[in-house]
Amino acid sequence: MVTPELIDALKNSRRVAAITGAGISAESGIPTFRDAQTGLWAKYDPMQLATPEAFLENPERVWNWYAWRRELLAACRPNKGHQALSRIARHIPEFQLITQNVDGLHQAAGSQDVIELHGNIQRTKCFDHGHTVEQWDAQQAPPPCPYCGSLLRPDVVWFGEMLPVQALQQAEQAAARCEVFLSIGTSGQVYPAADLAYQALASGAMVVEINAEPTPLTARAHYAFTGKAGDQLPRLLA
Ligand code: BJW
Repeated sequence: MVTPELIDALKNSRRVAAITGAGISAESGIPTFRDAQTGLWAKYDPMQLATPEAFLENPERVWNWYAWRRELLAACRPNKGHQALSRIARHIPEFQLITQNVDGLHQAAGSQDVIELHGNIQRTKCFDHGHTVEQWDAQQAPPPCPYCGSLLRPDVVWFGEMLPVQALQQAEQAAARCEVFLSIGTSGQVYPAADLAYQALASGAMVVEINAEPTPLTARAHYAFTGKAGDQLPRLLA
């Protein structure tokens, strides 16, 4: 249960950081990765779709999978969880939102300065040089880069790839400096993103988790709320 002490701690904090994962977008209709029945990784092999090696082996398969996910996303809207986070940010002098999601739904809900640790599925870059390309010929899967001719790929972070350096640095700083750290809808299994909550703990922050199920962080968090982000997050605004 959200206690008055927690609400006061949030209200009186100058610096709050929050990390979100696929769980916050689940109520918008976007599948998570690791749900045993409906998660993407329950149906698809990440090693065949979300690694640079998979792209080199079969670029068409990988491109088409991400094109399908962009189509799914086109029908999805931000939910009560995204909206609550955007509202919470307005009450806190320094609020840093960090997301592992590639769906852009926080920005669609009005959140600003969102750190995207794993990129954004709507952006495209070329495999060889990282040229950013905003328009491409949808007939080809994948299309060539207009600058260098190498293949275009989604601008997301695959397994074995480095996270964007500046984004990770900013996220680490926010975790180390915050007074309250919120971990929302993430299984905490993917590094280095999963480390941020422990960095916040080590720096003395109060750590609050909101998740539909227990995670490795649950036992270490000061507060752990089991439930849907769209139900639990608005309660922090009481
Ligand atoms: C709800 C809910 C509701 C449901 N309300 N909650 C240290 C130790 C071991 C391994 C490594 C390590 N350091 C690095 C690694 C390797 C690897 C890694 O972490 N592997 C582990 C899986 C073992 N990491 C990397 O490769 C990273 N790169 C890197 O570290 O570079 C340096 C390096 C290179 C080479 C070697 C070593 C170091 C890159 C990671 C990239 C992750 N990419 C993906 C795909 C992005 C593109 C795409 O969308 O296709 O990112 S994988 C996928 O997992 C996606 C997510 O952002 C990420 C995290 O998943 P998330 O968000 O937590 O989702 P789920 O499904 O796991 O959990 C959902 C949660 O929500 C659940 O808990 C539910 O209960 C909950 N939930 N409904 C609230 N309504």
